[in-house]
This record gives sequence, C-alpha cells and structure tokens, in this order.
Amino acid sequence: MADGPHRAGAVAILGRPNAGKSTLLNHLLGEKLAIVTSKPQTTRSRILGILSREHFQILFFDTPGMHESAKPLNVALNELVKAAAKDCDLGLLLVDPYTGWGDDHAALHAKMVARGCPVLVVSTKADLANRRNVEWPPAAPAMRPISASTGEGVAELLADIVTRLPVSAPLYPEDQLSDRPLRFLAAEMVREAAFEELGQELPYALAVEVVEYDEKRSDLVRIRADLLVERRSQKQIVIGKGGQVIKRIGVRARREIEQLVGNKVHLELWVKLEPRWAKQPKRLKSLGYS
Ligand SMILES: Nc1nc2c(ncn2[C@@H]2O[C@H](COP(=O)(O)OP(=O)(O)OP(=O)(O)O)[C@@H](O)[C@H]2O)c(=O)[nH]1
Ligand SMILES: [Mg+2]
Repeated sequence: MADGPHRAGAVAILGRPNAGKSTLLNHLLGEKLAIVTSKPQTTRSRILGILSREHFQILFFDTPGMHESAKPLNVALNELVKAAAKDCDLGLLLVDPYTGWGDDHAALHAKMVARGCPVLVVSTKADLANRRNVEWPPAAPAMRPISASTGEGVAELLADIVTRLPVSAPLYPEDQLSDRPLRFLAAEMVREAAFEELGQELPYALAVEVVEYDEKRSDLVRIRADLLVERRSQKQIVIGKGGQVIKRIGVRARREIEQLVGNKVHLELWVKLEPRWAKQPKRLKSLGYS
C-alpha cells in the first residue's frame, strides 16, 4: 500500500442472504471469523473484523443478509443491517450476479448515497462460469467482479477502500481481530457444525448458547453449549439415533474452535427444547442476535 497519512474507518459489508459477505470478510482478514454455509441467512449478527496494516485500519462489519419478512428474528436482523449501513464510512454492496441486481439493492444504494456514504458495488463469485458475462440492468451502478475463493479482484478492492477512508489514527489496538468475545465465536462454530451435519434437516430456528467458557487451565478450554430448538421432533433430529448426530457436530465444532483459540478444547453439547426463543426480543438479545 502506498505511503501517506494513516487512514481508519468502518466498512459495512451488505447484501442479500448468500451473496458471499462472510466469505469475503474471512478472506480479507485471512482468518475464519464469520461462519459460512451454502444456505441463505447464515449470519445472524453484526460481526466486526479488524484489519490493521501500517498505513490503515479497516473495521469490516459483516451483516445478516437483507430480506423482507415479519418474523421477529428477521425483523431483528434487518435492524442490525440498517444500523451497520448507517454507522459506516463506506458501504460494500455485494451482489451475486446469478440472482442479479434488484429493487432492494437500488433502494439501499440510493439511501446510502443520499446520506453521503459512498458505496462500492461488488459482484461476487467471479470464479464460477455462470457468474461471468451477466447482463446488468442499465440503471445499475458499475460493478467490480471479485472472487473470495480465488482472491481475484480483492487486492484492488482493498486498495480502493483505503483511499476512501478518513485520515485517522487506529481505532482499535492493532493486534485485535474482532470485538466479539471468543465465547460468542465458539457458539457460532457450533452453529456452523450443526448446519454442516444436518444439511436439509436443519431447523431454521436453531440457536446456540455457550453457557460455560472456562479458561482456568492453561492447556485446555472447557466449553459447555446448549443447542436450542423449538420443537420436540427437532430435538430428536439434532441428537440423532444413539446420539450420533450431536456427537459428529461436537467433533467438527471442537476442531474449528481449537483453531480459533489456539488451544485444546473440551466441548460438551446439550440439545434443549425452548419453544419460544426466536419469538422473544429479549431472548434474541441475550443470544447476541439483536
Ligand atoms: N465459488 C464461490 N463461492 C463462494 C464465493 N463466495 C462465497 N461463496 C459461497 O457462497 C455461499 C454463501 O456464502 P456466505 O459467505 O455464507 O454468504 P453470506 O452473504 O454471508 O450469507 P448470509 O450470512 O446468509 O447472509 C457459501 O457456500 C460460500 O462458500 C466465491 O467467491 N466463489
Ligand atoms: Mg454471512
């Protein structure tokens, strides 16, 4: 990166569910901070990833996919998107060319520009053949293609982001990667493992709560987490015959968490029936989703 004054600011990563927001965040940071799955609506909270270099510091806010729905969980998620879009110095609007540019993109783009917040529009997944040569509506802003899988276009995008940030000293200590505590990130890793192991059977309303996070021993982190489901039948699915499914979720999640914390992890998982967790604003808040 060219010399010059130190720049720092907040960049909101916005877009529809499944556009590739969390994958880009992880690629930019070179760390797996946000969970990624092939299903829409994976991200449920605003996750800050901090990228610090000699001449800049960028606070990247990963956000849930924007989409219309009256369900309390979705309403809470949309509020998070709005707040992130409001508090940033720059917006990155990610569009998957396969699903195209829509009125929802146009509305958000117009709103941010009207507020004086510049927006870079990025088309994602450029490594996939069916994302190439897609025609955009004439009214859509110019897009720059990137691939978070191959890294195509990402260095140029990063350079462009930096030039648009205010001149400022670093806003966070330079060795800090996120504002989210490890216990929250561990809960996310368990949720991702459940996505992977359950596939189509995954209940949409599955949440994970870390109820114990014990770092007293220097050579081992002890974690106990509850997987919350809304119905008895879902509890059976998540546990599986003879506990096989929950066991596989545990093994997979433990590996990811050990990577994240750089230590051995003892992980204990319990499946709990909590019929109303996704309907109560207070509960959504205590789970970190609003
Ligand atoms: N081939 C390819 N796949 C990608 C790329 N970026 C993301 N994906 C895939 O697209 C899917 C969705 O990626 P996510 O990063 O979870 O998308 P998101 O926008 O964060 O989704 P939500 O959190 O649900 O809003 C995953 O299966 C990713 O592996 C890319 O550059 N190339
Ligand atoms: Mg995401």
